[in-house]
Amino acid sequence: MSEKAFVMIKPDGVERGLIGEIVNRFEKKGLKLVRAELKSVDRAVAEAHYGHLRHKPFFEELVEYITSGPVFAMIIEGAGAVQNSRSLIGPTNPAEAPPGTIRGDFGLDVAANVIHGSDSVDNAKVEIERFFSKLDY
Ligand code: RTP
Repeated sequence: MSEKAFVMIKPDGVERGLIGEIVNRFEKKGLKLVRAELKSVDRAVAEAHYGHLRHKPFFEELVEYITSGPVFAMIIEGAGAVQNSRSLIGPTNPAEAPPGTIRGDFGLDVAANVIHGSDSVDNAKVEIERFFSKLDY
């Protein structure tokens, strides 16, 4: 069944010029890019996005990182878009991510791990609404 996923290339991925390479992987997989925007994340959006991690010792560092430069926010659509996006992205820690995944191929750091993908259809909806205004999709 066709569904929507929220995927975001984080500031390190944008800074390193990986947007084209990453979008290419989603398109080759057969997923469709239906909306994309290079944008800054303000502190309020960052704190909401990472609200589930607010008690972690690295929370402040995480908010600083995600607000440190533009991100490339995307709505990806297709069959099983959420699970398929996460398979393309790979595990959170790039050191444990297999080669062939985006984090496995392009990351080294558990914090600055290049990309985010929503972990459920429900969270994708919340994240899309957080990052894109209703008129935009
Ligand atoms: P994401 O939401 O970005 O796709 O990441 P995830 O589900 O794979 O992982 P989650 O546990 O939700 O962590 C969110 C982001 O926090 C940063 N992180 N830093 N310093 C650390 O030990 C640490 N652990 C996690 C990463 O940027 C991770 O993607």
